[in-house]
Amino acid sequence: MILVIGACGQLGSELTLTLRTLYGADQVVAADIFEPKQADLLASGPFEKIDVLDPKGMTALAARYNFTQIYHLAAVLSATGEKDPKFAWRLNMDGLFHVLDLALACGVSQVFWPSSIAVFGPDTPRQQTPQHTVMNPSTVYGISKQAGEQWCAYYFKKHGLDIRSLRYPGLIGYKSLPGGGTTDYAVDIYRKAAAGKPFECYLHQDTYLPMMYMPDAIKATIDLMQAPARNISIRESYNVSGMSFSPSEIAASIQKILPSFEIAYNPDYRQQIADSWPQTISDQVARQDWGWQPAYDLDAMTADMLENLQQQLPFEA
Ligand code: VAH
Repeated sequence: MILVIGACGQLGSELTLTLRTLYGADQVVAADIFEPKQADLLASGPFEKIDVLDPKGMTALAARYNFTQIYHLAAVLSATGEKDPKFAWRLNMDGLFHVLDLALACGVSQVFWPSSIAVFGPDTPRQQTPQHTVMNPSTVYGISKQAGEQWCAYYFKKHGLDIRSLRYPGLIGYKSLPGGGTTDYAVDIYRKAAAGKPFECYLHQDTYLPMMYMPDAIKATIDLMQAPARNISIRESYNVSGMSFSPSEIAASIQKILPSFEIAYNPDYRQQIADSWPQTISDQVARQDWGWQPAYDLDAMTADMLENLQQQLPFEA
């Protein structure tokens, strides 16, 4: 049995559906503190309410299922984290500890935990950021991801727990909404464009960030988890990247299909977060170790996003 914690989130909801297709709908338990809004998530398999800050409740849930894998995706992201740093630290760290200890106690064979390019900071090389480099994150989210990476490596070395991790860039998809990230603009811009509305961007037009289309993020996650353990040389977290672009570049990509789409720029507090992150990521180690290879570039993502979002209309944009 597989447990997906944070299954109602942007990545969790899509990952749950993919895992159910791969391993069988009744083999994947979707769990979250929130009730799912996505009808297909509830309809396609078991759902459980869970609070990762309640270890007793998590132990009781694990006693009802024989989990062999846990995907722990519940976290407070970068922008929201800066509004309540102490809670972000508590949820991101205590939640991880509870999952790691549950995995050991229940004999879970594999754990997946997402890190982020947010582990890098303003003094990290911003072009082709290497796997091993200076990491002085300037957000609580980034600090928690950097600390979490070290704890994952510790549980692997000390306890032999097969925990694997990816440093995701900004993730973009049409099946779920993002929640509290600095890169969320790259989802909202498509939703506004598909609905025929103008978009006001909270980042400067030239803010270049690493991004990835959701199908590539899902593929990277599954490929990493299915790779033979002997191929995994990184137990903190792997750099992965799909593409990098700025708000003006994504707007131009949209305007190739929707020429009348309009964008305005009004940078807010998230500009400082974005400016502390890399612009491009080197993911050579992931390519060497387990064959990572993204499939989507900006224009391919734009075409697929707009086609699918226009089929979902009308929606609140
Ligand atoms: C965020 N979407 O914006 C997340 C991600 C690299 C960014 O970790 O906080």
